[in-house]
Amino acid sequence: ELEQIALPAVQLAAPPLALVPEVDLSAVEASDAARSAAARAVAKACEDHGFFKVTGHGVLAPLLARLDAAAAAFFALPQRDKDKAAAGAGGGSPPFGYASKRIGGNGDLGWIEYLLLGVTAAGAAAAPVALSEGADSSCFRDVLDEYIAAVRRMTCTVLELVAQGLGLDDEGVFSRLVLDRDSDSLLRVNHYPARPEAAGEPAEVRRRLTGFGEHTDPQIISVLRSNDAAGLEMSLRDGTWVSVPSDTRSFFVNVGDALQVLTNGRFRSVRHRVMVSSARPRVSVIFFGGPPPRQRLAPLPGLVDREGGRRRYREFTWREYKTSAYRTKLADNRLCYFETT
Ligand code: GA4
Repeated sequence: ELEQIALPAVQLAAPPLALVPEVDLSAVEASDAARSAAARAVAKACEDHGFFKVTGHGVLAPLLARLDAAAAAFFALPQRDKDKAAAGAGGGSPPFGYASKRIGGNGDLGWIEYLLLGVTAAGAAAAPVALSEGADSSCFRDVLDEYIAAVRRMTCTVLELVAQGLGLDDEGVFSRLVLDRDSDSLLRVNHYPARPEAAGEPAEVRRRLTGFGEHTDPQIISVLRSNDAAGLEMSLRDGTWVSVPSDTRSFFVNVGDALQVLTNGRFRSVRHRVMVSSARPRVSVIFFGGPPPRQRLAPLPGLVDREGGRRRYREFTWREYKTSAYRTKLADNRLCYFETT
């Protein structure tokens, strides 16, 4: 079924490899010096690139292995079984549930199938009914819950470091939004099938397919993990693209639109995309840390003052932002509607 969509071919070759800044979290609980060094590194990476890699995160390898296996097993199910988890068919209401090819509601297509899940107050997957049926899928549900608990904890550690790195007095200013019982956080499990190969096609002319078109993430922060198939690319400040080498043992963190607003533009939500050229399928799992729908968002006063008092964004609620974002196409700039003039 995926074969039927004609996707715009982008370029033949993958862009150069990125030098991704790394932050090691292993000592942040043990020593104040390590904590402030990590806080500085996190803030610098968010400022320079909006993007970095986390090592020493404490999320145990066996959990990650179980997550990979459970995700692979889900996507290997017959199409009719996956369709039982589609929005409307037991997967909840759009955008939640299982879907293939279509991203959002405004005509974006990708070489992808995925599961999009809400995260409940308890930090578990608001999983589609269809995921809870049968012995195998209940195991998928359990591993998702365990994973969400672990990744949310780690995300909050990172957000506390962000606040500390910015020199804010209130270190919980960002993490509280994600820990709130009404936090609008999401989990996305993506499967990018291997690129099909035409018989006799020379490698040089093999075009790369768009797995997930270029976009910024609307939330505060996104935390991604993937298998060892490449494909993630980031746009640097000068607009050039770089390939992010995959690393199954680390997490990749990127700044979202909401954090760009809260920092008054000091951190930039980074444009990224996934291109498919490999013979191996790519599986990625992303936790999007979002605020409660009623949460008012505006540049933090402490950060506005440092810029001579100029506020780059007006105040709005997260509900307002999401409503506006869901009217856009993937590649659109969603923040421009909230900029002050
Ligand atoms: C991008 C980040 C997350 O994957 C997502 C996406 C959402 C969707 O797939 O339903 C959106 C996209 C994302 C941004 C603009 C809108 C909404 C598709 C789309 C065209 C779940 C999210 O929160 O925003």
